[in-house]
Amino acid sequence: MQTLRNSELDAQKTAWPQHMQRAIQLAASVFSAAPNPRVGCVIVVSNGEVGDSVVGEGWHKGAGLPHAEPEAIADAFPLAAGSTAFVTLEPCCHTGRTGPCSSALIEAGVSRVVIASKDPNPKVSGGGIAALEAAGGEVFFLQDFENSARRLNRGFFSRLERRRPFVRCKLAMSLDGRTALANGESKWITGVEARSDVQRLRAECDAIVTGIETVLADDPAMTLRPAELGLSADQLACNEQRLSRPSLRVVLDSRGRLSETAKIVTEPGRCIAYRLDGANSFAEASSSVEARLAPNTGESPSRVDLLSVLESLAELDECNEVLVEAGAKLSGSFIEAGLVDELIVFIAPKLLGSDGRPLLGMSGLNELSDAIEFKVESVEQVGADIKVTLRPR
Ligand code: AOF
Ligand code: ZN
Repeated sequence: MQTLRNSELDAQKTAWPQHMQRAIQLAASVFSAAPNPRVGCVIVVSNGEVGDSVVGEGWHKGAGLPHAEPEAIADAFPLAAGSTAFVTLEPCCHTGRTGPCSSALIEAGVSRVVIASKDPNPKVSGGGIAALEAAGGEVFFLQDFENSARRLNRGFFSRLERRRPFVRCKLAMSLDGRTALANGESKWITGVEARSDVQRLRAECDAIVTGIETVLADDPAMTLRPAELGLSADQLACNEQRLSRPSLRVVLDSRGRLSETAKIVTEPGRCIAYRLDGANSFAEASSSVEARLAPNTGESPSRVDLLSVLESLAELDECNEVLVEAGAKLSGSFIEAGLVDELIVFIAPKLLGSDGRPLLGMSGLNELSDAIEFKVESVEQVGADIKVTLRPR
């Protein structure tokens, strides 16, 4: 395999970045292909002085469905002979729910494969590159696209490399950092556009994680409601698999206070409740909830250990990405434990006053040097509200 930077591309390869960019764009047309990665593929034939022509495009729409490469090969048929395939992830070499893509590329006559990231799946992990080369194919790694390709599948990489999902935490507050009035009244701080944006965050994740306090206080359904996403017919068709699958809902319920009539339990789809050993819960004998035990944090014997919960969601449920939609205390605990990979804060342009409830229940920060710092990734206006996306420093 030859590693190339964009600045090293010769005259015949000047359009390569454009093709790889297109492959990334195709991969991103699905919210999630979980537990699989999102992958895009563009097949290009070089016509000497006429330049490149794109003969096929494909992307992976979800586990059990064809991978990106066979989709693109079918789209290119019968023109793939002697072509170059641009794939955002190393083609696979194993037979899983579908056959090996490296063989499919060779059989279709593709002679060059350009990738933007290696597959961390131990069943592949360099094996796809080796299989292509063993069959006489040339393989190039376009290094300048690695960050974008990994970002596209940050959850998949997190699960395979760190054994835990990528964690996004969503919060909403007033301009003065309050989430509710002192009496707890809070419904709809943000506008309808921000709520539709939250539906998108739900579509992108593989589990929504919340706490028992939120369930007891608000009885949220925590469901994905495709109609609220405002999608075009094309987008709906493309995301058919994802949108037909209800979101997995997870409740952290240390002491077993969840009731079987809570919406989070009764809505269609799976609900998992984690509790501490020794706590009784109806969930144990219920078919509507999957009851699981989690260890306590050690420091706080009454709270479930968040890292253990995340590790179990990665291992048992193949969650690539989870969305924490919880109250001040649980969100604060995730942040304090250093487990939040991306924080999304919606800010409603209204003031709730100093008696209102604070965004996060974090105490014990006494020195400025104790402050937990973030880096702003983006700031957007969503309807009447402001959406700030941040990463931990
Ligand atoms: C590719 N192209 O488009 C994707 C790949 O169970 P399967 O057969 O769907 O295989 C899933 C694994 O294949 C997944 O964990 C990852 O390693 C790879 N995904 N590979 O060549 C694709 N989605
Ligand atoms: Zn494959």
